[in-house]
Amino acid sequence: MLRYLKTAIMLLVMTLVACQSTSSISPKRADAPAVESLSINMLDMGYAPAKLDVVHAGRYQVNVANTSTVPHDIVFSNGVKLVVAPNKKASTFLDIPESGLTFSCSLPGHKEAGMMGRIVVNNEDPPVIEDQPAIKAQTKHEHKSTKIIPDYTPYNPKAPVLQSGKVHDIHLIAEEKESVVAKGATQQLWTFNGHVPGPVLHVRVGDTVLVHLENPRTNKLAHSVDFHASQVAWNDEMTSINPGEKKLYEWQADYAGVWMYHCGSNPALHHIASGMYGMVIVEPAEGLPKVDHEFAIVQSEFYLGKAGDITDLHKAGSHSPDYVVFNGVANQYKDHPIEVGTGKKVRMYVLNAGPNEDSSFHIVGTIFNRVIKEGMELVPENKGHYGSQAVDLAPAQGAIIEFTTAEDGLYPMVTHAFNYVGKGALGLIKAGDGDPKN
Ligand SMILES: [Cu+2]
Repeated sequence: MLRYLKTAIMLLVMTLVACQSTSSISPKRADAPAVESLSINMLDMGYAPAKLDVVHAGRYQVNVANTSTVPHDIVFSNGVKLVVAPNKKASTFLDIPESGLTFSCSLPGHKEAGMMGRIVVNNEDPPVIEDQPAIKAQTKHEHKSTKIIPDYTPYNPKAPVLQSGKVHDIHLIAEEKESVVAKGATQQLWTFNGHVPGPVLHVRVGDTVLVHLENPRTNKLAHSVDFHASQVAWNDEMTSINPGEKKLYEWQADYAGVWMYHCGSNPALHHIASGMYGMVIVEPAEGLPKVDHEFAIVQSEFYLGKAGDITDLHKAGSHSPDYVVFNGVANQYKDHPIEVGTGKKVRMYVLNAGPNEDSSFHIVGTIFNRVIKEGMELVPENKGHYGSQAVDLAPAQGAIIEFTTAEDGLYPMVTHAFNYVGKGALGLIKAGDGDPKN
């Protein structure tokens, strides 16, 4: 009887809650104009995008997806609130005034950790004349905000094998394209060969590299390439080429290490922040000792423009990335862990492409027993048995690190600058079956 009563009360409460939530959302009238929509993703400790630009004040449908692993809410400055569980979505109508709105997460500490943002009304459109259909501007915006974001193909983290021979022809094609930078977010990127980061080159000291750079006619911008592993005059090999042009950049691999290459066309900040970078691994002439696994990891930042638009250069100039990522997509190795054998020797080539933020590269649960950073080496089995917990990499610095996983399980890969872990700088190394209890 008591159980029956409890169930009845629960049903009543659920009905009341359902009634309340529907009454707080004004139903769309049949004759009402189409409502434009906005999308916001909840990250582990942030929103993406954190700044939304709308063309005009008015009623919008806001779709919120919690892509993080923890519960969050979003409270707008006009009092509208949505609570969203991990991997769930919710939506509401929102009346955005001319002055815009701010929003944040009300869970303790979340706002302070960076979960806040704002909606800005731009009023960029020219005034609409009374008799003309107001449809045009709206349709354009609606098309942008309601587009379906495709899933992404994970970037293969395996380092390519050392290229055979002493002379290497490398083709780099500057490709301007919209790509996924996080679950639910795209950005107009500028790339080498269509991917961020560009291809990893793996050569030896003494090798010659012939880079055939091409800027297809269909591009809008001039591009160039600057190989940090080369010693050439900036105004010779690194000059920009216009759409429709090609050039040859020849260099010798004189020094070993993990090196950056990037587009240096003006403004270089914009071209790097938009994805034009990659890694060059130069091994010593005698090679590196054999290990069981080799991976190449590039850390970098994205500064989202308006939905899918080009990089926001103002944000890029003020240390406020929307995403900090490993190999071009936020959290991709959290969702697709990097698999290794337990007790096996793992070598990682790590590059911080920036363009702005430092990395403190760390793999939870491991100790690096070899680190070769910018020409300085921590040797395994050194006198005193020293080890390394995190490798500091300023923008454009690279390192070779080696470690072993002690047991089956998960080993998170992060930058220990933890303000960026919630923005996508999180991956998992999965040793064995990933379960320490088996
Ligand atoms: Cu460029």
